[in-house]
Amino acid sequence: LAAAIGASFAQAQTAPLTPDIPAKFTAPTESSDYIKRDVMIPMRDGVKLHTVIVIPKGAKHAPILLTRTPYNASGRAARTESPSMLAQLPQGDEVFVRGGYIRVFQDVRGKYGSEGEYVMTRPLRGPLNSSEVDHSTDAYDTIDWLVKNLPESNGRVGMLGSSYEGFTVVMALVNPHPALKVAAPESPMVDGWMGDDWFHYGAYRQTNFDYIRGQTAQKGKGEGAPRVGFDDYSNFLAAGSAGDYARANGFDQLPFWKKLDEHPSYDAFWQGQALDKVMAQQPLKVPTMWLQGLWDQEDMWGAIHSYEATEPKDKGNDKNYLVMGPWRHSQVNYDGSSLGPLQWDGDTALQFRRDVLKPFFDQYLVDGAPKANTPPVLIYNTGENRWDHYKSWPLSCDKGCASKPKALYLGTDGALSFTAPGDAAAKFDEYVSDPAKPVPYQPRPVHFADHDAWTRWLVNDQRFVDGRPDVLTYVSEPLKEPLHIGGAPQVNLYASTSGTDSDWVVKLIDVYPDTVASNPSMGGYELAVSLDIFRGRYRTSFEHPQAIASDQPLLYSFGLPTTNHVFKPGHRIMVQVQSSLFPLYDRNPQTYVPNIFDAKASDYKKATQRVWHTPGTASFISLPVVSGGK
Ligand code: PG9
Repeated sequence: LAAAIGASFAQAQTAPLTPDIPAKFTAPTESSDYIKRDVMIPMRDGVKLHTVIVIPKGAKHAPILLTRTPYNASGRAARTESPSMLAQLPQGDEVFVRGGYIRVFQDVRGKYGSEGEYVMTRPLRGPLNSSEVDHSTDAYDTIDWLVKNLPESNGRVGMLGSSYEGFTVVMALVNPHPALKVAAPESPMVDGWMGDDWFHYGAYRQTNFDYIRGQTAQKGKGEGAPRVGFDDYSNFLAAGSAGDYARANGFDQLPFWKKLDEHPSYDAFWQGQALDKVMAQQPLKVPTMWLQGLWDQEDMWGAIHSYEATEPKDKGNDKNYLVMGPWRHSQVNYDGSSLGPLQWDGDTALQFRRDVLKPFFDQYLVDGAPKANTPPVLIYNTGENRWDHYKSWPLSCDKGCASKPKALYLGTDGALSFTAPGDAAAKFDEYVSDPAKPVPYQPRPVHFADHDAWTRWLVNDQRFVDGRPDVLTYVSEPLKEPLHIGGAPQVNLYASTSGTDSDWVVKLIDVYPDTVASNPSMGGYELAVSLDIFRGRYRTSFEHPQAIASDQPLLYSFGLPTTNHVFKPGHRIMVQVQSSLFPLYDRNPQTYVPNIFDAKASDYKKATQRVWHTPGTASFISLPVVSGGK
């Protein structure tokens, strides 16, 4: 036998002990309809950035679509292993692939295949960045290289991307390369303190712990923080303050957490990074479509505030565009037929990408393409289930809009109406906010890793907390006429606390009629069309927090997220007020301490909270009511 085996191997060329993992494996690409190039593009400081370029075979004069990502360029350009460019690239790219575009993904410096150091949402050069590079220069150098090194291209570049990838689009608009002809920042992270990822009006978002660990504990793909139990409500309650949670989980080794911990208020660190303010100072050179979801659970602030900050400069009405779809964060790039229980009129995301985004990009990028018929403002009407086109936004505001907002007053006995309160016996409503029993932001168990639950939490039926003794509810009579609101509702809450600090959560809710014949399970649904949280210590200054004077009715004024909604006849308007949204937001100890991240167990105290409704302290929501139809 041994002789036979020996003889058979003597004829074969591959010896039995030839290592089975070759130094390099290259899949045959003859049948692919694209060519993929992996290149390292040099930046002005010598650092090389890993870039994946996907070119349709036979491309000539093709436009370039660029996304700069911290989420692995190779992975972004390889949704599936397929010889088809369409299947290989992300779902959201389909319209561009069909249009013959060259697609480019680049790892930002310091992540995945790119050289250099990673800094979370690296600030622009200036007081917060003394180096010679930032995302504006990296985008510039990349575009410069692409137009000089891709003979298949026509030398025109468009940039698009959502969230962090949207932030890098905005950065490219600062001193843009002349070949950057059009841009769409989708849910860009613009102001991490006011209302995007890290904080909302100073309340810290604890979901970030997993993100920060996943993004910064290593150069490549990372993991979230490990958990003891399934329910993050219990996990975070047991941990104590957000700072306690961070220390127990090793976050003191992660510089970005330390930066958050050292800058809990809106100081120069945050002010200097607020890109809506930066964009307001920039000449408007590149046609830009600002875009976000109306229920964007991550970056609700960036696009709308950037649009509003830059709009006054769009004198020719041809550079600044706004799109808001009925979407969760980044849903624009996936299926947009529904969100939670809400069913839209078709795939709204595809409608947008195919009928609006693609023609808009083509106009500036494709040789000889016609002018697109792009509405200055395209925003979904979430009550009447259709796209609305407008010339400007908002529709209703105190100055410069066709309609003026109307005060919707919180009244006695849970009433909500357009009539200001008189001298009633009850001057206020009260509840006890207990930091040991914070109000959950979604029904328990809360599992941050449950992606589906996270994406739909803003449209959850708010009946799950309605009736809790620490949630105040005000509700209108059923409406006789449709009521259209178009803009950002403004909270004007007169509230007092027996403590010295407090959070205030306000939700504007559409209450469906008890019977919804077309969809019985929606009967009585309480849909928050706009909600947010405000950390009371920032009542008079975001930069310099102050202890709250106990038991004094004080005015808390803040904007809620933008909405374009029609409350239909038979529906009622509801406002809920509460003092926590846990564990998404860290708990306010309700005792003033210099830094809430360092609050001790003994600082967390029950407080009696009052919402006032007397003539001198009338709490109301300034509703951006649209008068006289469209
Ligand atoms: N919302 C995510 C993010 C952006 C910027 C900083 C941190 C997180 C994202 O989806 O990319």
